Amino acid sequence: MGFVGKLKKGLSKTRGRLSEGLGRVFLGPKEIAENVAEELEEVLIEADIGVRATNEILEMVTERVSRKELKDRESLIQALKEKVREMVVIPDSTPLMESHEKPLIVLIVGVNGVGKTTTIGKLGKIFREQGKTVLFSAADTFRAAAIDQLGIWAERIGADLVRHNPGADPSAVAFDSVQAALKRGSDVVLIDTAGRLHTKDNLMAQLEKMKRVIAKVIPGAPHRVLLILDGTNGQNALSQAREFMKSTGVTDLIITKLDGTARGGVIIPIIQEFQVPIGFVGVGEQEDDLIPFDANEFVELLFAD
Ligand SMILES: Nc1nc2c(ncn2[C@@H]2O[C@H](COP(=O)(O)OP(=O)(O)O)[C@@H](O)[C@H]2O)c(=O)[nH]1
Ligand SMILES: [Mg+2]
Repeated sequence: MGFVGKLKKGLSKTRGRLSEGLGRVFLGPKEIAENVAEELEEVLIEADIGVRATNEILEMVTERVSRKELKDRESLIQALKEKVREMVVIPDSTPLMESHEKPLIVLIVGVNGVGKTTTIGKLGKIFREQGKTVLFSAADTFRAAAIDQLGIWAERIGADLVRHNPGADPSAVAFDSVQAALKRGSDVVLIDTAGRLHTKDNLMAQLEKMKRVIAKVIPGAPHRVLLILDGTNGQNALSQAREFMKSTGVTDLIITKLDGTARGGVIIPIIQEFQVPIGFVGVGEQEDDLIPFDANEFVELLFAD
């Protein structure tokens, strides 16, 4: 299955919820009612589009209905697509795969269980397929299992692994990893991190320290900070993102587990609020289930019949 097919499948629950809701709005008369915005509100909120983005969409709908520009289902869907496209397309961002630093140092952050380690495995595979050498850095030293999990991915996709013992200082692991990459001439370093500490502030402080230590080896690194968000968390993904955005200098977002959720609409407020591009979305647990995110395709598939 190609990327579009996979994205379509991944979005099927989200699309289902949205189109069921839109179906309700259009149950009655063929023509759009004056109060269509009211009915739409519930549908958009249910699809996890969030209050702010929903209000923006409703404003547009109300205005265009009053100007008699939206007469039927077709024209309304068209207008929704246009508006959402405007909200999710971010100009001028360099895709992760096209960044040319060598070694490219990438820090992966996010709370526990969102799919960081799995996404590193999948991303590593994509870089390998481009003929690049990849080094995984097991800087989530919180649990031995986390280190082993990354080790299994490293073997599977043919990446190097730098690891310390469980409980080691994550910054020391990151430091060693970047130095090893320089020595070996690796193309890409993907650094796994813990998503849980005693407090949120501790976690953020630890990530900041890692960044400082990495920059001592390579000024300007890490070049990218990927925040992983779990799509099934809906609006909670937004509040998680706010925390990480405050202190870690996130450059790219990855939304995982779109396959298991009807809450994929959350992509809209996430991009709208943070103006950070979504590089990839996760649509399953297998190694090929990470696909590049294309905002235009997303909009088409979200509203497809
Ligand atoms: N269905 C689905 N499951 C995923 C996806 N990404 C990760 N997972 C699963 O989510 C769980 C947690 O993933 P993990 O990488 O260990 O999360 P971490 O704690 O952030 O490192 C694992 O069972 C993964 O297989 C995805 O895109 N779709
Ligand atoms: Mg992990």
